[in-house]
Amino acid sequence: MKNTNWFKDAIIYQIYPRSFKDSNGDGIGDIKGIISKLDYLKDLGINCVWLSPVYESPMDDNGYDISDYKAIHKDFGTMEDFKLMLHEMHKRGIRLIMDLVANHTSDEHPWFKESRKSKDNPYRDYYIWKDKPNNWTGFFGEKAWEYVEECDSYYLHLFGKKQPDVNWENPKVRETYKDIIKFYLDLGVDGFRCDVINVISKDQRYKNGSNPLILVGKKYFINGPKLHDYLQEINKDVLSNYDCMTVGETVFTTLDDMKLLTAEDRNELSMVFNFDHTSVDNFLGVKWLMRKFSLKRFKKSLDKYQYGLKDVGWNSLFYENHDQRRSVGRFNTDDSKYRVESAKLLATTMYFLKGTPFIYQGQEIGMTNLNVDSLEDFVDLETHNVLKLMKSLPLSKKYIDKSIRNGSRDNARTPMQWDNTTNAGFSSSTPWLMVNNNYKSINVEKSIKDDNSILNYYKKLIKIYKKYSLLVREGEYKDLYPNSSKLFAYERRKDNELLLVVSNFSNKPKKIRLLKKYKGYRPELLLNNYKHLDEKELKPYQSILIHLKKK
Ligand code: TEU
Ligand code: CA
Repeated sequence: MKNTNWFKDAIIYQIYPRSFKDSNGDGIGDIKGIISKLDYLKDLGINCVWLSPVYESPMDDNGYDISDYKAIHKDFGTMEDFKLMLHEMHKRGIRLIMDLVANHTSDEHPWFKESRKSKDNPYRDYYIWKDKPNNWTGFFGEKAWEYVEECDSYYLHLFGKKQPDVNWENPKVRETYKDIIKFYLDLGVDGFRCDVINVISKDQRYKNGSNPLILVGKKYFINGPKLHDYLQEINKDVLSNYDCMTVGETVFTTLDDMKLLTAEDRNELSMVFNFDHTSVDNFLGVKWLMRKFSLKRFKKSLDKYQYGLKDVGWNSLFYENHDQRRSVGRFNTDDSKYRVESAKLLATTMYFLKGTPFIYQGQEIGMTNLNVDSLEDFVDLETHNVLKLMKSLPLSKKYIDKSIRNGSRDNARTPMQWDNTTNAGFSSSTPWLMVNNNYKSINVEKSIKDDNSILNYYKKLIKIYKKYSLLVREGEYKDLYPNSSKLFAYERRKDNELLLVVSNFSNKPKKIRLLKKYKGYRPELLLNNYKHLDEKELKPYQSILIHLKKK
């Protein structure tokens, strides 16, 4: 990347296009639908969009299985629609980052169709073939190798069967991805969210893994030996010529990895998504293995990177995306009685940390998880693969039911709730995935009219965020009560000014004493998710943001 820093002032909104807005009544969200909602996004105050895949694809994994990187899937529209969308975004001061899925393609990609034909096909080395598979399992809980009779060998797929991993060792593969990246940057795109980027390099020994759980073999494919070389190569040859940013989706990374990946002078990525804080309610980073939430653990996982990346690298700040369940109701919050307070508390607590905020579609109106009658109503491939796996294990029906309902990615993928008309105003016909049945009470139209809504709170929060951009960008972070199991309170301090966030992560009132500490300061209450503030006691899920300046 050019020496550019705009990503540090970006507020990024993720669009999952299938579920955002359908313009032509086929039940599937599309690019024209997105264009029709750009004024809504501008009004919200965001200044960058991350668009999940819209490329040509058989849609086995909703577009994360790409069969032509330079074409737009007809469900979403045409390349002309895409260019128009980009133009309309830029006109409104909104940048666009695309999803770059470079670890695998679809098995229907022409490279793979060739590759599987024979061992001497020119495209053979575009993928990873072995005569004998090792014991690895992949992210979706299946064996990571699939046999192909035609060429009597096995190909590697760390995700679905229809998502063969490409071979990054092959320089031709790297050239091809550089060309794809260049193609979109030349169209005017502002950067990329790089799908599972830290598994592109594999340990060439392909040793059997020994960890007994899901993801057997993971130490041989997470942060492989050439990861940093590949990222630097892409940077040097392509990204450095453009004013762009990248955010890498990195699974199972450590603080040290993150420093290497995001240090400015190493020219790899602008920032990465780290999943430590979304793993505090599970075991081993596997969301199906449910664990009771602990605020202390949550704070510890955020603190680690807030302190750890103080001088080097940069953080991303998020709760939700298209793979995570909804945040309201999670992290010890409540999605019924205190839904509004909870959603506001979550926003205030996360977005004044140091890093770039990401908001996932629907989060800004407090959309909730999908409540299905039967597990069969879920449509996601990961959900069904894992369900199958769980049924083969000695687990109770009750555990499986709860774990699948909790973990299914469909929770986040239900259509955006625009208004209280049929199909929540998402589409004029039956949507590809059912609408959450609470759309009459939770929708954008209603939120706009209600001064007290989560949406209007987000708008206010974003305005304040921009006003205090220097403090949010540079202020020194300090967790005031790392050991409290109810309170999350932190400072962002620079010179004689600071922002102070205090949040009560519980459904009971909580006594506080800390405001006394700031006697010599002039306080200004910037955000409060209740009408009043009692300086000695926070209400259930009350959260405040105060600006303090030395007198
Ligand atoms: O997700 C990568 C990833 O690690 C997920 O498999 C994650 O572990 C799981 O979905 C948690 O529920 C990325 C994309 O975000 C995801 O949508 C794709 O299915 C996957 O890569 C394959 O491209
Ligand atoms: Ca459509």
